[in-house]
Amino acid sequence: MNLAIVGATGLVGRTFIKIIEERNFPYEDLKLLASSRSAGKKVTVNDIEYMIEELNEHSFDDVDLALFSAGGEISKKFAPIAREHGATVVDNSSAWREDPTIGLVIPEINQGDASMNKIIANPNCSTIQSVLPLYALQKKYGLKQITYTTFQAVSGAGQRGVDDLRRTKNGEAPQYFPHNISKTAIPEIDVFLENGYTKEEMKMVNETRKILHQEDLAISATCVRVPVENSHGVSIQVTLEKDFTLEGVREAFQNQEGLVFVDDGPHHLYPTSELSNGVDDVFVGRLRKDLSRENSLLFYCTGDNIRKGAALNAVQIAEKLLKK
Ligand code: 2RA
Repeated sequence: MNLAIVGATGLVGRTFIKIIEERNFPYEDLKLLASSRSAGKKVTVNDIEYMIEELNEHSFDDVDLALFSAGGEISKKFAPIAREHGATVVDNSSAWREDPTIGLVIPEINQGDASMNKIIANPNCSTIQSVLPLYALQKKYGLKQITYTTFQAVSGAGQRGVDDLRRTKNGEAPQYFPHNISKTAIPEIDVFLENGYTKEEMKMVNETRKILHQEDLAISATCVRVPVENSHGVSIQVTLEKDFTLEGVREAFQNQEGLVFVDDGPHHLYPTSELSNGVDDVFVGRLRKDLSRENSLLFYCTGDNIRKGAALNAVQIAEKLLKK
């Protein structure tokens, strides 16, 4: 099995490499692809040194599996080329997520959708960590309505986001975010749309419905960038179809693969970005009844947006495909 990583020098690309090493992901040949800016650089993977190659139309001639994280434009152009050459593509960009012929996959939930086509889309980071606990509730109680408020780390914007936090902490002017991220939360992620929502907010709405196979689900989202280096937080209010007990919800979370339930307020134990940073599982807690609505509850979750929110989820999709 010949593997290619497209965007190998970016934040997610570097994490692909780390995760492949950690999990002993099987491959024979490995190709590391990036733009001309990075071509020629050397990177060591599993003790072997590789030279970064410039991505072009012939990059996929002998590739079986390609993990892409190089932005939507690159994916739109090169994922079909990879597929024509016989490769399966797992794509981390938003390029294919809304295409009805392409599966949008969280392996714990809908790995079956990965067999729709030879391109598989990896969901948005804040969506992945939110939908995992919601899936546990959907199975047991059914879902009626969701309100998301996100607290998204700067690494979600890639290396340029991390650099802007460091830069502004050092007293320099911001170069990427529209405000000084070291001093303020910014309720703007991705571009504004005509309906007043940002694209990030609509990603959460549309991707949640697609992954959970529930097109009628009522959802709204507010997405906020916060001065945290890595690991997103999401506050979730949800109305269920059926009546529930907090004990029953706790059990549903505890039984869900990929989740860790941590909820001991008096001892200051609950999900934090610090807790989930560098960890594969998503943390859930702050569970309580929504006192303002029937059959409704509130909880908070955190997840490493570069691992489960991006690279890890893509590698898990690939692992399950290989097993099959
Ligand atoms: C962000 N969710 O945090 C985006 C990245 N995919 O900016």
